[in-house]
Amino acid sequence: MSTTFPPPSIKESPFATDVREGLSAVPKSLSSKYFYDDAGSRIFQQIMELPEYYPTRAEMEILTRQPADIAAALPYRKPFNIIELGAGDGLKTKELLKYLVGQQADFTYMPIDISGEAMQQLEGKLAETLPGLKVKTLVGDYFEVLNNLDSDGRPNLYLFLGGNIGNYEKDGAINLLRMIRNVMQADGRLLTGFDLRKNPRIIQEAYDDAAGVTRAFNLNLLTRMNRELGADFFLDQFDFYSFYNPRNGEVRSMLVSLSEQDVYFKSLNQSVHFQKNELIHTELSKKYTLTEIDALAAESGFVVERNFFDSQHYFTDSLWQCD
Ligand code: AVJ
Repeated sequence: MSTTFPPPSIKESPFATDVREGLSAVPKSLSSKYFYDDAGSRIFQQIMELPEYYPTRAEMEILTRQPADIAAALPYRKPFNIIELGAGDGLKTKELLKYLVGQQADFTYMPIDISGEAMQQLEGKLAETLPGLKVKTLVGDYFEVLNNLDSDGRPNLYLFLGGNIGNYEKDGAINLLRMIRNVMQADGRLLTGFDLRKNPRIIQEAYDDAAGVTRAFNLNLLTRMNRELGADFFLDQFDFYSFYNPRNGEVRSMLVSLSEQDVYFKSLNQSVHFQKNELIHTELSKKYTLTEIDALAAESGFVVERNFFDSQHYFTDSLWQCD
C-alpha cells in the first residue's frame, strides 16, 4: 500500500463549501440546517421546553388528541407505509404511531434522517416503547432516499412535521413538495406541519426568548465554525437579532457583527471581512395563513384534504392528496 503526501485532492465538506459561499455572498448568510450539530440539537431540545416556544406543544396537542381523526381521514384499509422526513427524536410522531398500533393497523413506519445515529436511537426507543411496531429506518438525504425507495406496492403516508417547511424560502418549499409529489401514487397522502399566523407578539417572543436560549442556538453556529473549520470567531463580537414581520409572516434571525473585524478560517485558508453592524442571515421561520397553505399545495400539485388544528389554532397538520 502506498501513501501520497499531500493527498491529490482533499474533498471539502459540504459545510465548508456552504460556509465559504454563504460568507462571501452579499448579504452574508448561513443555512439554518447547520444549527443541528450535537450541541445545537441539545440547545434545540431546550428551546422546545421554553414557555415562549409554543409550536412543539401545539403540534403535540394535535397528535395526542386527534390521532383517531387523522387515522379516519386516511383511505387505507390494506397495508400501508408511514414515511417520515426528518424524524429527529420522533417524540410527537410516537403519539400517532401508538394510536395506530393500538388499532392493529397494518403498517410499516419508515423514518428518514441524515443522521444514522439519530435513526439508531429512535429505532431502539421505539422497540422499547412500541414493541408491536414495524420499523424500517432509512439514512440519507431525502431526495436520494425517496427516489430509491421500495414501498412494496403499498400506499404511502408521508409525514413532514414540526413546521420544518417554515425554514424554506418559497421556491425551496415548492421544490421539496414537488419532489414528494413526484414519488407519490394517487393513493398517497402527505401530512405537513405549518406554524400559523397569530398575535405578532407571541411569535416575536418565541424567537427571542427571555432566557437567551435562541440566542445561544444562533451563536453556536460560530462555535461550530471555530471547531470544524478552524475559524477564530470571538463570540462576544457578535450579537443575535430576530424579528417577526406580521405583514408577510416571516421571522428572520441573524447575527450582527459588533465591530469591523476579520475572521480567519484555517481549513479554508481564507479570511472573511465583517463591517461593523454587518449581518449574517441564519434562519427564516415562515408563518402561514390557510390561504397561503392552499396556494402552496396547488403550486406543488396537491389539494388540501383537511387541516387538523390545536385548540388555539396556533398550528396545523395539513393533510394533502394529489390534485
Ligand atoms: C425546528 C424549524 C421548526 O423554525 O421554529 C426554533 C427551529 N429556530 N427556534 C422553528 C427554531 C428558532 C424551528 N424548526
